[in-house]
Amino acid sequence: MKNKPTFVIGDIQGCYSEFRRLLKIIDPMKKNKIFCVGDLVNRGPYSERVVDYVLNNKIKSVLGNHDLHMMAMILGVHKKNDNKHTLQKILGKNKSIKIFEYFLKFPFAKLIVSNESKSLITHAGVLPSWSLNNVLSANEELTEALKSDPEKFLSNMYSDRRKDISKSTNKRNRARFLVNVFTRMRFITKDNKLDLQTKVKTSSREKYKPWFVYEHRCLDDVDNIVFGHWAALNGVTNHNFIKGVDLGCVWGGSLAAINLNDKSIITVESEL
Ligand SMILES: [Mn+2]
Repeated sequence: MKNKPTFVIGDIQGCYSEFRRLLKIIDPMKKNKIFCVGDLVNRGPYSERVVDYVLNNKIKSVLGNHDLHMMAMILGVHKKNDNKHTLQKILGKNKSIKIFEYFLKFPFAKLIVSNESKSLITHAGVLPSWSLNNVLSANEELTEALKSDPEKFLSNMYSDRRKDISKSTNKRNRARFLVNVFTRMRFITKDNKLDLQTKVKTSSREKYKPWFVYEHRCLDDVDNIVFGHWAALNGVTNHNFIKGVDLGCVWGGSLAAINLNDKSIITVESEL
């Protein structure tokens, strides 16, 4: 007998009614497993409703750049000038600390085994040179640092550190680079240097290619990698085992979920 499927949902970004419509399709009896690819909040209209639902139903996610930004704003340690944020209703609430504590438990990378197939979930992606063990130890390094001193971690993370880390890189710059890989990466060079500016489908800089076009060591150990973050791709990676699930709901596209058992994609159209 087949196990109950796990569905991984793309970037919700405060699109509450699309989120609930999608859940009704993929999990009408509330029996399937649901996991999110991060960026649950911001830019969209109903971040606080998404967060309420996520907390009440104990839905889990990996961390995205907007989730981290919300956490930094709750603590008041954010440095990024964000005059387009739509987090007012979350920030003004007494329960914002409860929200913060819930998000603090989210990892940067998560291995999910569904129906004997292994999927690795991250918000933006992983470095091609990383084995699964490298991914999991980078995740552990970050989550431990975040939990042990959230204020320090979240105020340090605002940085465009693009250059790969080495043994001599200090802890602070290591964390900055690793956060950028897991939550912001789109284009990289073969030497793992990040282009953190380009958000469209192709980079004008020749040496930079989408992170998923390189050969990925961790695909020796997992069957699939699932990521969000990059709405301009509209889910198209042309890769059999690396799947993008951000279909740009908050930009008028759609909200997607991937069934990890059979890799089918279910979408609902944006109401924006
Ligand atoms: Mn993102």
